[in-house]
Amino acid sequence: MTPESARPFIDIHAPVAKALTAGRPVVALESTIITHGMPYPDNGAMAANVEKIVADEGALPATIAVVGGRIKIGLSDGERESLALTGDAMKLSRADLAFAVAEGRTGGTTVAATMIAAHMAGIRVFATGGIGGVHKGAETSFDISADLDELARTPVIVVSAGPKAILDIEKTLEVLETRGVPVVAHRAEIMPAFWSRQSPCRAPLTLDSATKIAQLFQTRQALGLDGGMLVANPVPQDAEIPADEMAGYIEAAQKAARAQNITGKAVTPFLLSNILELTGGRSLRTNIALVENNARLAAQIAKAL
Ligand code: PSU
Ligand code: MN
Repeated sequence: MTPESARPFIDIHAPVAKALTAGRPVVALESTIITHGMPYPDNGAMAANVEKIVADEGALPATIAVVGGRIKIGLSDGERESLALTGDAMKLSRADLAFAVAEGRTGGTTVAATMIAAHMAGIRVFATGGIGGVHKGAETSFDISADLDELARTPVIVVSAGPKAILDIEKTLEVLETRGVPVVAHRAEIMPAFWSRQSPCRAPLTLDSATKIAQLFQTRQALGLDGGMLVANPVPQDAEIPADEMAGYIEAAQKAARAQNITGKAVTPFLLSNILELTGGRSLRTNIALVENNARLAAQIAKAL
């Protein structure tokens, strides 16, 4: 539960506040994808377009970020564009959210931090590209994203295109199962892998409509089961890069990361930008297409709730 004492640190953008009070559907959007996931100006254009897609579906978009120490639930067009231009924004997860607030810093919120802030504001649905998870080689690096723990504890539906394919998808699914997180593939029997429609793993659960996904969430809550839910929505066919083709790029990017001693928070942004270069920009176009696809489904789920 969000304590009353959190209120003074949160700014809810007026249209979002109005929609929440009226009980109209709202979709949260993350901002690490803006500050660390894509280069300028594609990041700003993507963020604006994703908001438009949510609005066109009949829901209200709320991009979440920390700006000058304020937790922002919904940004104005100007605020969103200036975040896209901020070169030194922090990457904020559960571990550093309070630091950014206490120190008056600006940062993009990861899936974990966006879930926390969305829940504080009473938003139940959130669209992203791909979640963080168990990194390849985690048995020695211990690199497991805080996104997984957050899914286990915070009651928000996260709509993704699956774990990013740079991760160990099998281990990521194992951790989610251990932590009691339902993983539901949308209209697919096979777990999607971000840029690709198929990973080597079967999807733990499958549902074929936004309404059924909303019902599952409501049933979980009615049963008193805590925590969130992960929806894995395969990238549209015409935008996908097949898994066997991605495998080569991912391996090359991982090799570069090892050679340059990239660790911790820097790993995911490094791999994403390296893969963007290796694919000559194609991975970025796929990334944008899958986020848009997820925003559409998230808006439909928010309406069904
Ligand atoms: N999806 C994207 N691009 C991104 C991310 C997701 O398409 O940049 C971000 C998300 O914010 C996710 C984070 O929470 O990467 C995971 O980082 P880490 O592996 O360090 O936990
Ligand atoms: Mn990590």
